[in-house]
This record gives sequence, C-alpha cells and structure tokens, in this order.
Amino acid sequence: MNISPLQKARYEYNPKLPAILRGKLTNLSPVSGEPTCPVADADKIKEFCPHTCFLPAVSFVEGKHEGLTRAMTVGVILSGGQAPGGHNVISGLFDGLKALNKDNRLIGFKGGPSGLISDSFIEITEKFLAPYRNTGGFDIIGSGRTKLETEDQFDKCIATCRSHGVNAVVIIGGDDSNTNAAILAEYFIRKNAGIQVIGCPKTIDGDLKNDNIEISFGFDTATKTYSELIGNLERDANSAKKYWHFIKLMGRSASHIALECALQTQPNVTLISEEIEENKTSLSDVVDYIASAVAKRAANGNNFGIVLIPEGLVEFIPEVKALIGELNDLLAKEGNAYSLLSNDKARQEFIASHLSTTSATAFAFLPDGIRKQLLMDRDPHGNVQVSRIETEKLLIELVTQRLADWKKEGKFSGSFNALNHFFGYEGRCAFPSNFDADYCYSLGTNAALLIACGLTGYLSSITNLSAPADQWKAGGIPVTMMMNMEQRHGEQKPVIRKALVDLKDKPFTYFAQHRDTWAVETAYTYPGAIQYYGPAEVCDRPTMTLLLEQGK
Ligand code: FBP
Repeated sequence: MNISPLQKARYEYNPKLPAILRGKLTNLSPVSGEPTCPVADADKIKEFCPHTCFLPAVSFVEGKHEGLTRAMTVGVILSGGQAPGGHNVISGLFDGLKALNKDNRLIGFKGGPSGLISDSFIEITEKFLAPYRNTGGFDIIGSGRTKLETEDQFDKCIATCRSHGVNAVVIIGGDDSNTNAAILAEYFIRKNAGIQVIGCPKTIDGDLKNDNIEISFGFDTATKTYSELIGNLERDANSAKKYWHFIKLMGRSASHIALECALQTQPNVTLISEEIEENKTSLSDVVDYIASAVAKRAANGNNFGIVLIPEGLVEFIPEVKALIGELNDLLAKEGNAYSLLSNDKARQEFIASHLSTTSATAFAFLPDGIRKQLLMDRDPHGNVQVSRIETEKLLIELVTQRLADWKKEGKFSGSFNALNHFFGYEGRCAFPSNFDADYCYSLGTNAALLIACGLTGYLSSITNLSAPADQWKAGGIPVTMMMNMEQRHGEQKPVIRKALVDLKDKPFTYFAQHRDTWAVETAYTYPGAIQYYGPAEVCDRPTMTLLLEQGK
C-alpha cells in the first residue's frame, strides 16, 4: 500500500472557494483601485520597475471582461522551501484555466526557477494532477532556490516560454521568489516578450504579508503541526517533571511561527527576535531571562518547562547582528581569498582579523560550532542559513553555565536537565489543513483569472481570511507595493520587505500580557493533531495570529 487511508480520503475533498470565484469565472471582471506605492524607497523602486511601480490593486466583481476566454498556455514553478498547499495552488490554477477555456494548457517547470531556465518541464494534465490534489509537498514538479537575476537567465526564460507558446508564468514563492517575479515581469515588458508574470504568496515563515496578503500559505499547517508536537512535549514534561525542552522553530528572521505556536500552546518561555532587537537585549540578558524562569519554577518545585526559540534569533541579538552584517559584507567582498584558505583555524583567523573590535569580541565569545555555522555559505539570495545554526544548543550551554554560577551563589537550588529539538522540515510537507487546502486552491484559481485579465507583476490576493471561505475576497496587488531597497551581497537591491512581528499589533500584545503567568505557572494548552473531518470550529479554524489581527 503506498497510499494511506487519509491520502485516499483527501482526494475526495472539494476545497472551498470564495463565493465570487464559485460561479462562472467568465462572468467576472477586474476593478482597479487607487494606485499603490512601494513600502519605502519609491523613487528607487520606480527606477528598477518603471512599468509595474504604482499600479493599482484590483479586485473581482461580477461583470463582463473582454478576452477572458482567449486560449492560453501558462507555465508554473514552485520556488524556495516547501509549504503545505503548493499542490492545491497548482490544482486551482489548472481548474481555473480549464474553466476559462478547456483548451488552456498548464506546463510545470521542474525544480524551481532553474527548470524555467533549462526548459525542464512536464505538461500538467488532469490524470497527472489527480494524485497530488489536497496533498502536502512540492514533489509534483519539485522546487529550487536558483535566483533569477542575470539578463542571460531572463533571456533563457523567454526562449523557454516561446518554445512552448507560454503566455504567462506563475511563480509560487516567498519574498525572494516574488522579488524575482517582479524583476522578471519588468524585464518581459521591457523586451516586449508578451509574457505575464503572476506570484502566489508561499512560505511557512509567514513573513510575506501586508493588508492585501493577510497570510502566506503553509503557515497555518506548519504552525499547527509544530503546535501539536509542542503540546505533546508539554504534556510529557508535565508528566515526567524532569526535563526542560528547548525547541527551535523555523521561520527565518521573523518570529511569526514562534509567536503563533506560543499562542496555541502557552509554553513557559518564548523568545521573540523582533522584541529582542527593539530592546537591544544582549545574549547575556537573554540567558538571564531564561535562567530566571527556570529558577522561579524550580523554587515552586517545577524542574521542567518549555522554551521556544525562533530560528533567526541570533540575527537579532545586537552584537551578533552587527557581527553577521560585517561577515556578510566581508564574505561578499573577500569570499575568494577566504575560500582559498586551507583549514578552519586559518579561516577563523582571517575573519577575526578583518572584523571591527566589537564584532571580533562577539565572534570570539561564541562556541566554535556556532562560529563555523555563521561562516557557512549564504543561500543564493544572500541570507544566512539560520536553520543550520544550532541556537537551541547554544542557549542550553549558556543557561547551564549561568545556573551553575547561581547555584554557587545560592540563587538556584533546583535541577536543570535540558533537551534540544528543532521543528522545521517536519511541518513543511504535511497534508494541508482545510484552511491551507481552501486558501491555496483559491489563490491558484484567482491567479488563472489575473492572467486572463492580462495583468502582470501582480500577486494573487485572497483576503478576509478569518471569515468563512465563502466570504473571502479575491483580487491582486502589484508586487512592487511590498518592495524597498536593501543591502544584498554587498549592494543595494530592490527586494520585497520581510514582514516581521509587529510589537504593537494584537498577536504580540496578547502574548506579552500573558507570558509572565505562563512562565511561572504550568498553563499549557494541547492543540492536538490537525483535524480534517469534523466540526468547522475544530477543522477550519485559522491561526490565532490571523484571528487576533482581525479582531476576533
Ligand atoms: P522559504 O522562505 O523559501 O519559504 O523557506 C522557508 C524555510 O523553511 C525557512 O523557514 C528555513 O530557514 C529555510 O526554508 C530552510 O531552507 P532549506 O530548505 O534550503 O534548508
């Protein structure tokens, strides 16, 4: 048996669409709103994206629009890290295209952006797609992290598209991939290529959002998967009463995943990177904060607990952030000289000799393993690979030392046994929750419509997501609206600004109001496994972040 009973049952699931997308798609028409503006650096973004900057947001209403039924061939790529629901975006796109014109075709380029460059493809047919409907993973066509940035790559994309008669490309990706989408859309316009580009907001990290992109897909399922596991550990800890579990959670720079999991499980300590940066909390103070919670609980006889750590934490601790900034620039400029050095010792000496005094001190303070992890290759977009930095182990080591000091000083009399965990990859390919299955199918259907309307440089946007699916709204926003200028690989580049946790918004303020109680008491909540069948309040419930953001 290679199909589980759940997988078989999920093939029968009919994703819910917003009411506006449930009828005949050919009876819909786009309505343009006010011109939009980049989040910052509008003049610079306009220089890079003259045709797609300041475009209006669009929404769909009932009405007639010319050309929706023209025959189209669309290409699709999955880009970056896996996120539950990608297969449903493709299903929605396929069904949407076929609903507009049964002769429309969908071509999947394999392995992410590189498939578009090298023309590695498969035509998506109903028979091919059927076993992937409502399933997790990106295995239908694979994904990749190749950055589309050179004109040579763009020209190869045009050649590939022309060879298949592709009129539009859908890029299913996160902030970096949709930055690629915006740049590609501009290039295609500039070259008169007649190829549109539409993005779909993917990433478990939840950091691709604004008023019109309320959540990126995959965040819902991934956080529910991690929260189930955290809840199970909480119950285990509260049963055995002998371990502290230090759990690092994926999410890159943003702490949305850690915050959402904290809201769902009420652990003893949750670090929020954005707050640590705002308060300029040093590594030593972070250690103090955790050790104090351990000591307070020990004083009540509770030598157990749960600590949640966002994976990007180190990038936000002021002294480590400054160090990473210097390392990024240094590796961008002196990467060749650095890579010619024959061993770790010589490399670390080379680095230390090129750093400012403060950063050299911070570098020297870190354990050898973490120093090596900070020097690992950046990803193709220039990001430090934070998922590979073992912050949870670093914190266990430092908290153990601190508590040993406090024991000598008579400030701590309990026991401290810590176990480390990293939850990341195990949440990226789960069967999409009903929310993600519905949301993704809607994003894909909506993308087909945006293409049929002739739009380019737009992100598929489904909003009002804390309401039942039939009340969701459909439309599109220009990608440029989310862009600003940032330093990448030692240069200023136009990129989508990552949406970090807003310390003034309701999800964080709710957490901040409760965390002192959660730290001392054992106030755990156990969300249990994702449920696909049963009452809507159990199966269709969106994240607490979304509910709190939308005042529910
Ligand atoms: P995206 O930004 O591409 O969606 O990636 C999400 C993510 O899961 C991050 O949370 C994590 O840091 C990273 O991918 C890990 O990358 P890789 O899969 O290359 O190890």
